[in-house]
Amino acid sequence: MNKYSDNTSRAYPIRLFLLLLAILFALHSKPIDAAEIPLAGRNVIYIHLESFQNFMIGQTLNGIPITPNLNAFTQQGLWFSHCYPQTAGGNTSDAEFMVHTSLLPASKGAVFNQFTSGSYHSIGNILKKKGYNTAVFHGNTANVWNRPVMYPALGLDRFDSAAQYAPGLKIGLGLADRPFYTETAHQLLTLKEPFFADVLSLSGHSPFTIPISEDSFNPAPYTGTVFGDYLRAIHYADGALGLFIAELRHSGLLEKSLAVIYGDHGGLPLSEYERLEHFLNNSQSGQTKASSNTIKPALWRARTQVPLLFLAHGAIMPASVGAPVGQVDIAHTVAAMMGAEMPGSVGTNLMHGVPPFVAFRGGSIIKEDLWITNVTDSGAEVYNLANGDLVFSGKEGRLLFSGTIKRAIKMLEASDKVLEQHR
Ligand code: GP9
Ligand code: MN
Repeated sequence: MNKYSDNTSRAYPIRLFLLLLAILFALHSKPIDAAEIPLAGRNVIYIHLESFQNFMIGQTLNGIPITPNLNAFTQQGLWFSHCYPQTAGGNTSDAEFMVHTSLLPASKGAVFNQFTSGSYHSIGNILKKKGYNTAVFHGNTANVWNRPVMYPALGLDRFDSAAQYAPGLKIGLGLADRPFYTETAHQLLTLKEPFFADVLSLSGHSPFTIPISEDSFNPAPYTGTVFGDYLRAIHYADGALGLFIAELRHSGLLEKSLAVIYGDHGGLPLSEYERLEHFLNNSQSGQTKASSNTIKPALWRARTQVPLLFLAHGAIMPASVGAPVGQVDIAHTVAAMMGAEMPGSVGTNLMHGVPPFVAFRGGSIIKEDLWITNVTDSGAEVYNLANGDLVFSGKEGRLLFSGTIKRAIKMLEASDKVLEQHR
């Protein structure tokens, strides 16, 4: 049998199972019923990392780590090292929508502009039923992405945008991450506990213009390029994140909370493909020559992975999971961690295992180390995500993965059905 077909058995994520046991044992000296909830009653803090791709994590440039803080945090929590952004026409807002509802984005445009009526079975609404207060913090003008209209449907009661923050350094679209996080850390202390807070950073967003006075990270040999500027923006965003987590730790909030750190989508434009590959080749193998400039779509897809990390001091043991997961799995998992169901979700509870595949709005799918794309009724292209090579195509590709393709279409349809109830 072909190693890649739909009939292969999915490796059971045994580490996750062991982790769950570790969590249960860490909290109770004797075994407890798995229905008991390890994190119930904790505050939940989402930290949304703008345009933050995974490929820089653990990497250095000129001997300096690009993401020293995130590098350390990945060792302190439950780290999903292959999380794919599933955003579509709504960019940031699609990521927000998924991490609140475990539903997929709309087939056209942003959910936030079209499906705003009623009340979603969102993490905010679910936690409110448990007595939580809910709030969102973002250093941009309020009306971007129709947030003031959509947030009530997601059960998010308070929304502090740029107007509520003291004027401070502006980077790119809005308030720079450092002053933003500093003031947000203070505001969190004013919330009545337990709370659900959604903290949306901004400085990772293009045009990646970080003043040298704010961060002296030297991106040579990429100085003056979009790629170099992006590394600087991420270095700055990581530094600001480090200070925020330190403040939460210092104030005592961190140890009473579950922090969920995730990236929303990629930040680099495709025009930076060659520099990205050059950077990865140099850093990983010590080669100095530029890589081929032939764009391999599957490699680009793999490079757009975003961070996903669950931090809960004393309740979640450090572990890492390398199987592919998606943003659509986040809300469902958080609900389960807090002892709640998420009705209508098309995500997976990552505490029980990884999803069988990650589906994207455009119809492509990631299954293990493969990307199934350009799917038609009679054909499909299947690429190896590790080297970008085409491994199956045409009828063969379609037939080998017909079961997965069918299930992915069903998942998209199920999600669309819920959206329609909110038009
Ligand atoms: C806007 C910010 C960026 O407030 O969230 O949005 P994006 O351009 O990434 O969708
Ligand atoms: Mn964004």
